[in-house]
Amino acid sequence: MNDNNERSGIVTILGEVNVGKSSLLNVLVKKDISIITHKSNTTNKQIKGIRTHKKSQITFIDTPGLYFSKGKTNRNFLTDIWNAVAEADFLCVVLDISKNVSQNLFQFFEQIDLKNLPYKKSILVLNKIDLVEKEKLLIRAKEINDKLQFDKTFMISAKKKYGVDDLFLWLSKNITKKKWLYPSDKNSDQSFEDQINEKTREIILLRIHDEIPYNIEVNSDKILNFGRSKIRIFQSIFVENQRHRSILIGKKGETIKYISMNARKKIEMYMKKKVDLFLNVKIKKKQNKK
Ligand SMILES: Nc1nc2c(ncn2[C@@H]2O[C@H](COP(=O)(O)OP(=O)(O)OP(=O)(O)O)[C@@H](O)[C@H]2O)c(=O)[nH]1
Ligand SMILES: [Mg+2]
Repeated sequence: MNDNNERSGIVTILGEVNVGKSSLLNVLVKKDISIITHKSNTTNKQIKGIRTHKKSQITFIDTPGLYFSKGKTNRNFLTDIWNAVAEADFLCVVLDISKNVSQNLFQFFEQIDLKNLPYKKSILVLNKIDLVEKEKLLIRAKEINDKLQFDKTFMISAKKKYGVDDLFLWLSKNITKKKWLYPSDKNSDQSFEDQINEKTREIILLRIHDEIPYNIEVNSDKILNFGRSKIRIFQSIFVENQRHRSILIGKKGETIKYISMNARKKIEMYMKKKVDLFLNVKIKKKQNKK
């Protein structure tokens, strides 16, 4: 029977903030599932992307970036990160090779103890090679490989899509005979609401700079369909306090107007239909806090 030939595996994408984990996920699954910005801590929960090719199905888990200087933020994310590590058949550790590697990261991986994880392979992915000269790239790669032991190293540019096919091919060959976790046409674990909430969060992150901590939450309260070509969406944006609320609304509502207009455009592009978007900025209740 067909089922007997199915192969599958879970690949957890791990690394410091801003190294390009979400960019990599999107290229791997060929769809914009995880939001990307130039800012740290864009991803704030684990997000799964799935790609099925012939008999192989790989589930990729994008994780919040590791962040070493502000303990509090990191602690909120760590449970999600550890859960994703525990689930993985392969750990895909992404580094930004255009920067020096932080010593904290070495310590973190010593804690994970890559060599002794049962049934798991670890892959080092050196990203952003488009920003470094080849010579420097090789020196840094050697420095990292001397300290940490990986089963395989790939040098890629998620942005330019260099090297990502090789990584996917290697993973497809190395996953084992196992039943698929998802139907072949599914490429994300995110619901439709999750996806449109993330589009709005992306615009907020791009607009508000560092004044507001990145744990704002967006929720879709009501979605009304008007035939096939139009949809009306009511979303709440939750912030920590009144000061943050005022920043998000802006003078004479300018900031929220900007966010609303751009989020609407983003959602329209994603849905390929006309969207009316209504945003309401609310203060989180204490019990809503993570
Ligand atoms: N030049 C270059 N830039 C890249 C590459 N990959 C990602 N970037 C950029 O790096 C920034 C961060 O990318 P993300 O994919 O959001 O990084 P991340 O690791 O998911 O970040 P967090 O979710 O905050 O941990 C964005 O501005 C990307 O466009 C690459 O290969 N080359
Ligand atoms: Mg990310």
